[in-house]
Amino acid sequence: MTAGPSLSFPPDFLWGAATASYQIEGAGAADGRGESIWDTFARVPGKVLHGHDGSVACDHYHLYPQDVALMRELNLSAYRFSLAWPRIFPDGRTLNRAGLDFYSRLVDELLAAGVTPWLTLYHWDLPQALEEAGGWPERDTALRFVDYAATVHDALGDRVHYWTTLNEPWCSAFLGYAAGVHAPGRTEPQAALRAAHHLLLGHGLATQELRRRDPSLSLGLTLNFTDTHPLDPATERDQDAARRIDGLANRFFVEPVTLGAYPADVLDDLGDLWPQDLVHDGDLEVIATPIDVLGVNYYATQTVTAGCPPERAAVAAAQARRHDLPSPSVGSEHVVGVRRGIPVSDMGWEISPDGLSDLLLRLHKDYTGPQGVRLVVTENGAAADDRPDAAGFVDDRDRVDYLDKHLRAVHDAVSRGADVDGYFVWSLLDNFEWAWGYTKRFGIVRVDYDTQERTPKASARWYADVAGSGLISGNGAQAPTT
Ligand code: PNW
Repeated sequence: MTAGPSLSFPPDFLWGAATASYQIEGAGAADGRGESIWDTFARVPGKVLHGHDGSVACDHYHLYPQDVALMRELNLSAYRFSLAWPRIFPDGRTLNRAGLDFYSRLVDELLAAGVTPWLTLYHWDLPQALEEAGGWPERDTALRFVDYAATVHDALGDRVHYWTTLNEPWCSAFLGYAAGVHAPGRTEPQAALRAAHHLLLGHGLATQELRRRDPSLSLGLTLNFTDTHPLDPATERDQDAARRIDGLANRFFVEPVTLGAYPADVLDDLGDLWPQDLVHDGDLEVIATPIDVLGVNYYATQTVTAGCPPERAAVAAAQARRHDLPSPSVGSEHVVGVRRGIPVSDMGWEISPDGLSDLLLRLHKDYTGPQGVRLVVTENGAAADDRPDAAGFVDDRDRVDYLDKHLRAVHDAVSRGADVDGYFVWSLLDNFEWAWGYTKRFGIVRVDYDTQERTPKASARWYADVAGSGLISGNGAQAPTT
């Protein structure tokens, strides 16, 4: 099933798995936790499939010792997790020490197991109280974020070396405030642009603050990237469609962080939608505060076309997003994603390992390499229609195949010069997949949501071998190469 020669990775390459607080912790009311925007959003009928929410999830808040033991069994050298801001500031302003203590226990447990903690401050669960004060479209939220970062550093700075400010600000801004398919579910294009800028500003300010406190920390942020292709590359309008989406989803975030400016063509596309009072003097310098690591989340390629005229009715019927719904692509609402008929995961996302090597090389060459910023794949993985056998075991060959091919793509990028220091599979556990609730399973470990029983799938065993040996084994036909 897996194909190709054996490949070996550098001895200090980080082998990890990733999760996020709201997706796994549960314990929604424990120890003074406040509400997040996802608690509120999940209660709105129709927003999350089957009305699912994160109030119980994988109950990781209570089961973390067993989850850390599992990481150790799987030979993971690192674990990427996020903190729930509303556990720590339930009302957005007042410190709740009991909430912070949970993460201190978790970090101790990880260190005792020899697993390096890779901490993300914000993976989408904004305190509801801060949304009520205006949320990310308000500049003040960026300042609250810095206070939060400093408080977490006070508690964990002695034990955590790797700090990520934000996970995927594109999702927070454009799925949350423009498309309305993520919390807080607003559909206001200009608010989404304000949110994007304030997320980046919060990232820059927090990076400055953490750097000032301890210059030895490894600091960065994680962005989601999709390798974007025009449906019909022979037409100028599809080429323009691809440029627009690459601009808004990819370059709009990576360029201010690494080059200190928003891409001019995207500002052009936005025209009057771009609020003239949004960017204050000095903001872009703050946003471009040097980082050590750019986290790369990669799942799929996407194919786009401009509009859906009648001659493309067949394509339109298969398109991923109905274009009469609010679009995340502010200023480029006429651009729609389409499927080309190549294999997709259970999310309907086009599987394309080559897109990952192309992306890593592009980031290295255009953005991170010249500044000595390291790359780490902070998420990669696939949802699959996992069915346990009578003994409860999931033989998820499709996921093994996906991971094998994407790790080969990472290896390829490294051998061609990209500085990639690690790889985190998404996800350690089946978990709450946002608007899809518990219907999509990304875990290498199965979670039975009735019993909370964890069962490693075939992919977990495969990944444990890779993480333990630093080697992807071949199909036996070829000799190992490096
Ligand atoms: C990422 N999109 O989310 C997140 O970081 C994870 O929390 C999540 O579980 C994982 O990928 C799988 O979905 C994304 O619509 C959600 O383009 C949606 C999109 C991209 C990333």
